[in-house]
Amino acid sequence: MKLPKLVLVSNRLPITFTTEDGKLKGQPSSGGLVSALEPLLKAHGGIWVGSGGTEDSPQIRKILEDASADSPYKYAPLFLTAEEQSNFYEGFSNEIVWPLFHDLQSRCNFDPRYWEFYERVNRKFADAVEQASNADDLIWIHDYQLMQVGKTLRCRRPGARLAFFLHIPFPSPDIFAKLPWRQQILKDLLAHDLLGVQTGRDQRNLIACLRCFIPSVKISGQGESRLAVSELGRTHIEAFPISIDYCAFADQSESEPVLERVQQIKAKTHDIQITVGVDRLDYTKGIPERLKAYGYFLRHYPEFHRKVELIQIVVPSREGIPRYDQLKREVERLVTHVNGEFSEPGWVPINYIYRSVPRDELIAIYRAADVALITSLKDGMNLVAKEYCAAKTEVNGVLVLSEFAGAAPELRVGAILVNPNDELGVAAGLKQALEMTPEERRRRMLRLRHQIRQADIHTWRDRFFHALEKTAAAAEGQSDEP
Ligand code: ADQ
Repeated sequence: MKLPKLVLVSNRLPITFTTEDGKLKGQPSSGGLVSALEPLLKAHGGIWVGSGGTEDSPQIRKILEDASADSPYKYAPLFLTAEEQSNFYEGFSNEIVWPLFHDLQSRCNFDPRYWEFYERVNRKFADAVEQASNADDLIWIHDYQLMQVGKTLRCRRPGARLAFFLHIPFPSPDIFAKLPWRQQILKDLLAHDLLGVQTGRDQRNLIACLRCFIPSVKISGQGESRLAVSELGRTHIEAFPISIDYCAFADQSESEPVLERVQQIKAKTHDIQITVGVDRLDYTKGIPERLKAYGYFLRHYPEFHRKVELIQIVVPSREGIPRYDQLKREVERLVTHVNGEFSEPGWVPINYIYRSVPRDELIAIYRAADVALITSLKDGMNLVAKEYCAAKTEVNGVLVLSEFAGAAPELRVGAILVNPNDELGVAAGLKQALEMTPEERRRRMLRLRHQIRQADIHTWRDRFFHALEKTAAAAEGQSDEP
């Protein structure tokens, strides 16, 4: 397949800037979007447009230049003012869209000022994309912070090739209806030629919202791809469940440093079964719910005392936003509470790590862990579930997965699915996983690994580009069939 030149657009560039000993440093960011897209741009080349933060400085530009010097893709940074960052990102994106799209409407703050800044910053992104791209490039915009960039670009370049991928869930009409700017956002999304969402559930919700709030839109097509035709244009809507670079995870899991680290971890845990949780600090990940369920599990199944340990890794995220600071305190309180109630000399039931850990270390922990416990209240996909299985090259280990993660439909055959709001159910799922025979673990893990291998990040990209080609061909023919 001939691939077009790619201009990828996301809120942040995949580099985070920190100051160490008074010196500014850039390091790779953690998070699902970066984990998924970085290998893709590495393989394909192109330009990554995104915010470099709120301080434009020669040092930051130099770090970005150096980072792209040996890389097949280049960075095109833009910079926001502190006021823009606060109202557009912390405000509209994370106090409105993020909770609403994760069905947590009571957490929304529908401040109209946020909307002004959302529009303003999306126009700023469109300016940056326009400067960084040519008319023939494929402009691929990512995620909920940038739902209006395509609309501005479409006005300026009517023939542009515009695609959008939403990494988070799309809510049902009852929930989406709460958004004061609901019709505008839907119209903005219809500026793209191709609109990708994570799962069939998100596709159905988006189409139901279009039908409710833009009644003039005509939806056609059966099966996977649907076509929305309106006075705004023609938009193909399809689910593309995002994935990981399966082979890269599996290979790294077999590497010498990882194997050595696994031995060290196991030497310290002896006959204790390790359960692992790995999350960005976010209330959608259900970390307090998991800790409470784990406390319940230890209270009701004392036979597992000194036999199980939960390694809970949390990567700091959205620091400075009050709700996230509160969540951090809540997680720390629960860890202390459970450890205080059950610890004994030589056994601490929760090993809590609050930092970003290097890839080798993360994979070693996945590999050493007997169970992965994922309890998202709602999640676009959840790449940790797929990373865990890819790292289990010994074909052991059990995945306990929230039924509200986007990964659940794909992984339901091998995983134990749980409702994260059901403390008893999660505890029972964990017990089932810990008691599972090696034969059943192997049988389930084989199925999980097979599923993830055949639908990895490269397949995801190819499916997306293939859909784009079909979109272009259909536009030439102007047929109303997707
Ligand atoms: P996230 O909400 O960030 O992504 P997720 O898909 O689980 O969620 O990805 C988290 C990533 O961060 C994983 O690649 C994981 O390895 C990494 N990570 C987590 N904790 C870490 C730590 N302490 N140290 C180092 N790395 C860590 C968003 C959506 C998801 C969707 C992705 C991709 O919210 O639903 O799956 O985008 O589309």
